[in-house]
Amino acid sequence: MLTLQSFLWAVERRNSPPLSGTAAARLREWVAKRIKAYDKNADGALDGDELKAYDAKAEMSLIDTNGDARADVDELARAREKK
Ligand SMILES: [Ca+2]
Ligand SMILES: [Ca+2]
Repeated sequence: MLTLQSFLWAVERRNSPPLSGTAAARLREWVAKRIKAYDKNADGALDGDELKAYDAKAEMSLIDTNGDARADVDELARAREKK
């Protein structure tokens, strides 16, 4: 059954496809390690203050593609890939 939640999840996934391939996997691993170093509340993502510590020049509005006000591994890896 398609619940509203799974529908929204699917839409979100389509708008921001997960990274794939070996280079992307390595990038994700690297980003995940960095997140751990800055993730003070250990929720697996960086909020505003944590993001500033991670990268002072990072803009949450540009990185946070799903709009939950946190930068997760996928979002940070994608932002890094664009550079
Ligand atoms: Ca956090
Ligand atoms: Ca987010």
